[in-house]
Amino acid sequence: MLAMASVEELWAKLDGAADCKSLLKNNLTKERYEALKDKKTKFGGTLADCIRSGCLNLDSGVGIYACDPDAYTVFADVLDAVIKEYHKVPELKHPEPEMGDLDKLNFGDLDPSGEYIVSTRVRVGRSHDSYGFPPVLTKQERLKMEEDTKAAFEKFSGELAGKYFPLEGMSKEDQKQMTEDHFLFKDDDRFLRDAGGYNDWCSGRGIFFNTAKNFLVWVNEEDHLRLISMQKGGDLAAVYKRLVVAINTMTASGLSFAKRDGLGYLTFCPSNLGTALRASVHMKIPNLAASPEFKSFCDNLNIQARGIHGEHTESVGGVYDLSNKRRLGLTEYQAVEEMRVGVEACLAKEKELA
Ligand code: CIR
Repeated sequence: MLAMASVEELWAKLDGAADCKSLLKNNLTKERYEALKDKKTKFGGTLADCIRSGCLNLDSGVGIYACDPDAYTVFADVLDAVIKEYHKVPELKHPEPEMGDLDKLNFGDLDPSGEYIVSTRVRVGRSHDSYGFPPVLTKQERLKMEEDTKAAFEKFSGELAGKYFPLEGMSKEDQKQMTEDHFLFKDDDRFLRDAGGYNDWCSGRGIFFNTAKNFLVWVNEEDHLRLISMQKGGDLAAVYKRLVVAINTMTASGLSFAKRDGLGYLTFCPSNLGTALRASVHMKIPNLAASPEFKSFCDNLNIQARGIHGEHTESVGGVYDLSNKRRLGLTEYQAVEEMRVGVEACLAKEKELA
């Protein structure tokens, strides 16, 4: 079975795939493969654990995952090269985290009229630095990690206070409600599956959300933690502040998140590391979207435009998901500011074209 394939078998498959265009294919040279194939991380992770998904799915865009935080050191030879190409940075430099002064933010509500911005969301990924990523985690470790995380949720107070719902044993009613709320996550991504992302599904996975349902945390979906703050309308300041308070609360409760000089916060997929922050709005821009300059307009602002049902989907009714494209090499505050400036420019252009 190829899921258990040896590193030699995986490499042979990749090496023989002349049409493969993934970043793994571009960057795992024979020399690098030879140098790395017998190495192990301190969590016991191997090169095979990192490249399995990309070798079994030759249509991958990235094709490599980190088997654990230590992979970013042990397999830096190939991961650094992938990171530079994905994030389009010539060198791996990343500032210290900087969320900005929450009392002096440069932004408030990006659309007080309420006519254009349907909703606003900011999320970050975080990894516990004492646990591996899915390929090396045992069921017991994942359950222990879930316990550590739940203990930190107990510290949420005020508007962050809420409840944790483990996926395992979840009632049909809760499942239905969470599907309607779009909170539930599933085991339906073949890339993630082949990376080990669904090992021992669904134990150790779950969803925390607050009473107002404008803050939630995914536990062991793709990353150990995805913290998500969101609400209807364009009040970016409210959404961002809520998220920062939540991150600070979790850190203050004793959790330590995996970070590396030059790379920022570490995530399972190298595409998400750095600030690991994605700030987005769902915005009605039918006129801008129909104009031939739409793509270049967004590119120039470092804004990524997606359909509203996730990556690689089409837009519905002229509503687009606009987010910061850059995650590495800038601070969290700069990433949010970049998105804010881009969204304001898109909004002004939409009005101009209407
Ligand atoms: C690929 O390489 O296409 C998949 N492993 C997904 C890469 C994008 N990253 C992600 O969704 N976290």
